Amino acid sequence: MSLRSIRMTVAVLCSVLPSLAFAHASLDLKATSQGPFRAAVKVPHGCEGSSTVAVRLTIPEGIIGVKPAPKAGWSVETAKGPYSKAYDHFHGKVSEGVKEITWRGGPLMDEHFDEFIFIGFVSDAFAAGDQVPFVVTQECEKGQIAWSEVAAPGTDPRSLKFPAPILKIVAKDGAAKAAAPALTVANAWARATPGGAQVGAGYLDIVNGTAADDTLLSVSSPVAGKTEIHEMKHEGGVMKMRALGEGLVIPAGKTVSLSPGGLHIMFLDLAAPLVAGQKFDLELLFKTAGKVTVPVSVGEVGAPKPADPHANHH
Ligand SMILES: [Cu+2]
Repeated sequence: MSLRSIRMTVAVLCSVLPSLAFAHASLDLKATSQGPFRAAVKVPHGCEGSSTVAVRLTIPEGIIGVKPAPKAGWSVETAKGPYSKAYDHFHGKVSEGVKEITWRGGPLMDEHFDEFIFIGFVSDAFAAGDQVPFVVTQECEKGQIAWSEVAAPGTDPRSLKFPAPILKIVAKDGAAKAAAPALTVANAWARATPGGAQVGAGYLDIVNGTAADDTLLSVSSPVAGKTEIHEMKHEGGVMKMRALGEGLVIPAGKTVSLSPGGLHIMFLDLAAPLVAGQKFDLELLFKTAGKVTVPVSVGEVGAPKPADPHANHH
């Protein structure tokens, strides 16, 4: 493949990536510590175009004292039952409570978004570092979606098609802040490349926990002949990508996410196709933090998938 045809393939692939992105049901609250919390289930779309008529939330064992907020246009039911043990809750112990909430109503059209609020209490069954999945079942006029998949250890949750919303448990009272400030790279994943595609895209989060800006200067990986940092830009109504030759600034105290439709890592001249389930190393070179190597998990190509963007480029 000539350099020119690689460039063309890259341009075509990048222009298609945004439409591959799809939104999951999620919680607006990403992390909390032991004790009371308030969260909302966010429902970003229907079931393949069909309107949502019910949202059912399963409460994990150890999340106690749950109460849903009533919602205009929706009825709310709760299923109560015994907990597996008695938990400390404010001034006493509780041994039973809400285990499932169902909001029924709407219909919430596919092109609309809504959220369903509840409060709860993280018991001492959980410790900092735990990731608690909240299974959400979305019923529609036609069909349903169970947001119930939980990533196996070492697997990138973003490779799941129907991930359960996750609530991360963190330490209380800023104990997390007491940890040494550092720049970290997390959640690195790449899309599988079908057919004979020689380019692939990767995504990750860079968290700059330090008090100074840093710059991602370059990236490299044994799976690709060349690895670049790309950004997406609208130019004359067309989404185009561009290599960031000057590097990517990670502001102090900020997180920069590389995700489908935006900034991404581009793998050029792939030695072999990237296959779902595969893992490989990615080395990132930062101006201040130096070399950081992270494992990249390869996920599915992405569904729902439009016409295969690679079909014309074999
Ligand atoms: Cu690109």
